[in-house]
Amino acid sequence: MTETDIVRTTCPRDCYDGCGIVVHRRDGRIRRVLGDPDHPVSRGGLCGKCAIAYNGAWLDPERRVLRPLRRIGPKGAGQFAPATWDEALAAIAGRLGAIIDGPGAETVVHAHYTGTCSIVATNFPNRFFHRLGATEVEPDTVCNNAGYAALEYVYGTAVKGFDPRTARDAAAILVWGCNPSASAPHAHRYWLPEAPGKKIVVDPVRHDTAQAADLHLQPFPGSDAALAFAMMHVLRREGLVDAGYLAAHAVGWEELSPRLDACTPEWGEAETGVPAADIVAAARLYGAGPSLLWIGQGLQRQPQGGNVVRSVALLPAVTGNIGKPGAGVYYLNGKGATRGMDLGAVGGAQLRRGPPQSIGHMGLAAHLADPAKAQAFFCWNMNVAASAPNQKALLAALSREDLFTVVVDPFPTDTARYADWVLPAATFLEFDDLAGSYFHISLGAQAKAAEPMGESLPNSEIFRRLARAMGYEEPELYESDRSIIDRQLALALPGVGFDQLAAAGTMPVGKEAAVYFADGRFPTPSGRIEIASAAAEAAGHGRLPSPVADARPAGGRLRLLTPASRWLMNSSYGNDAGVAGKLGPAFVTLHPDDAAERGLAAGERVTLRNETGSLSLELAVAPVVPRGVALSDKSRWLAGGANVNILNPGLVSDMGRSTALHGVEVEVVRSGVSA
Ligand SMILES: Nc1nc2c(c(=O)[nH]1)N[C@H]1C(S)=C(S)[C@@H](COP(=O)(O)OP(=O)(O)OC[C@H]3O[C@@H](n4cnc5c(=O)[nH]c(N)nc54)[C@H](O)[C@@H]3O)O[C@H]1N2
Ligand SMILES: Nc1nc2c(c(=O)[nH]1)N[C@H]1C(S)=C(S)[C@@H](COP(=O)(O)OP(=O)(O)OC[C@H]3O[C@@H](n4cnc5c(=O)[nH]c(N)nc54)[C@H](O)[C@@H]3O)O[C@H]1N2
Ligand code: SF4
Ligand SMILES: [Mo]
Repeated sequence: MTETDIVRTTCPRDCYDGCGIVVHRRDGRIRRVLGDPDHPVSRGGLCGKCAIAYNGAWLDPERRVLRPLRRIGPKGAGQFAPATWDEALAAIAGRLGAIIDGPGAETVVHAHYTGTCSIVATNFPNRFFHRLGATEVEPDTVCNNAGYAALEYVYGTAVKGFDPRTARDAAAILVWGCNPSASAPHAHRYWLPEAPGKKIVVDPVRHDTAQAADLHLQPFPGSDAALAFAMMHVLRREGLVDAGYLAAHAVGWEELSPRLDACTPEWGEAETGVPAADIVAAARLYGAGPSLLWIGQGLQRQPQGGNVVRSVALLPAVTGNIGKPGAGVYYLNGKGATRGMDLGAVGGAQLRRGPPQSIGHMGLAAHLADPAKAQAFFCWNMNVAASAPNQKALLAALSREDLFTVVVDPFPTDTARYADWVLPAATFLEFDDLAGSYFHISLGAQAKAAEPMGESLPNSEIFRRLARAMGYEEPELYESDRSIIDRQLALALPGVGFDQLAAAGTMPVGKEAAVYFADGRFPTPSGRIEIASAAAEAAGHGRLPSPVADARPAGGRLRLLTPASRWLMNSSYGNDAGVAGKLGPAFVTLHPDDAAERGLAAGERVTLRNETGSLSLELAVAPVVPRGVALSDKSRWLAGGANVNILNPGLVSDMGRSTALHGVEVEVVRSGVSA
């Protein structure tokens, strides 16, 4: 007799939504992966990309890496022979041992990020690398580190924003440099429209969330600090500054205020391209409050992204829009900061031998090219060939015969093609863990719905086995997933067991919407909001943020924005046939006037080029971008050996040695036309 049942689990992707999932099984085998109708966020639907891929590539043994693979061809050729786990672990441990005894443990480099963001699978493997003494490629430098640094100067933390449940109390919601219609599809579909307040979106791109907003401000990329200063000028002029709040809870307003004098809305229009009347309207809407400010991660991927975020983040301070219902500034809600979990303990930083060794992603290609610095490279939970900057130089470095490379992934990615060993990772459908979004203040069970496919193993088990092969003795390296899950769950939801959470799917943390910073105290050196920051000054930044906008591209170049694609999760799903059908050919969008000026028509092949590389794409023409801006989504797999990151020179932002990838400039010409 066939037996059907359902397993509730949670999507652990790098996403604002954290959807609930129901896995329908027959005789213990997965039949369908669907949205959980009872989940408060997903309400029965997954996003389009996951609905396709979780029922496509993720369940398809033809697409997965099913057993350890040993390289048998040249680097980059993707030629492998299957091996047993014992062979793989012995070979890897042997080579690592020789490197540790020779050039040194710090020449073992590891990069990891957002393949799965579940608690154990994301953090536990770090224990192994800490014990080994490896060099870590600081993950956030490829994504959001400038924003972290900036918000830490102003508020002392970047991981405690607002509780989305408080939207019911807000008269306005300001979404700045974020595209929920792609990156937070359920927030776009339900949370924003159902919130009673006015919606204001600030984004150079007129994406679906911008179109649905009450007011859309379309600044030129990299000009947002000027826009924020012009809004503060209006707030002060119209008596919307909360002097009482500033006096009690902030430092530096007196220093900042003179800087606002010249930042009239007309000046703001000249600097940003946003009509002065819209700057005034946005300031009035936001200033009336209570107001929520959502700072997107796209905003800070700019050459002066730290200054931009510091400037924008002053709006809540000067209007007192923080510490009360319906107010606050959100960038990310950390799972430790807002749910009480101790991710540091899961990552095992105490196992470190010697001072932490780390590099930023912008320096990865150069680091890996240098045999004195890099003898081995581990890439797990990440696909650097598609995601990281300096793609050409990075692939050249990965081609080094003597760079011992291990890739841990469920799929044979572009990075895996360069590996000496590929280790098969299980997917989130195949092991228990905890998962939670970085937006909603809740926690979900990631419950195992199937046995790991082939010989694949969860990240944690792979690194337990590798620790054993290395002969390591620290008990933390062998802690079971269940022990970690139980401890972290007890911190977030005291009294709730994993089985109880799994039955519910997701549980809110706290019955009511949390209000952060209600006591007006902040974890800065002064205990107040630091409009002026001595710490920033000591680190070589301005004491105050500056009302500056980036220079516009010259010589006919365009600013290239490469944000999240609706149909991909970073590079995940780039290998799914159904997703490929939705994506269509890779394309770039230009403003009609920019296309006309270059004599280009929609549908033709164009080449994007700069000093770093060139890429041929199909042209789309639409007034969704301002003049001077080209738009092409990030993270396709490397058809023809490249994606948009072939054009990305690894520009470093002003803070956090973070990426400034939305600051890349390109020429756009008809393909086949030489320079
Ligand atoms: N041009 C451009 N480049 C960008 C960006 C951009 O906006 N523009 N965005 C940047 C940002 S914000 C980020 S966060 C990075 C993200 O870059 P990555 O971290 O590289 O993100 P993914 O492409 O999702 O890669 C994750 C890999 O993990 C694998 N994976 C999934 N589940 C598991 C698992 O359980 N175990 C293991 N071992 N692997 C798993 C997936 O198959 C995938 O190959 O990209 C950056 N790159
Ligand atoms: N579908 C899907 N969802 C995802 C991801 C994905 O790849 N696909 N990736 C996940 C990850 S890793 C992350 S970090 C988040 C990122 O999600 P978001 O925080 O939304 O960030 P981005 O998609 O990089 O960019 C968002 C917006 O920033 C705008 N932007 C760029 N430069 C500027 C500027 O100078 N000023 C202003 N005001 N806006 C600017 C872009 O036009 C874009 O519309 O999404 C996550 N969710
Ligand atoms: S990626 Fe985000 S929107 Fe899609 S199913 Fe997962 S949590 Fe939901
Ligand atoms: Mo990211």
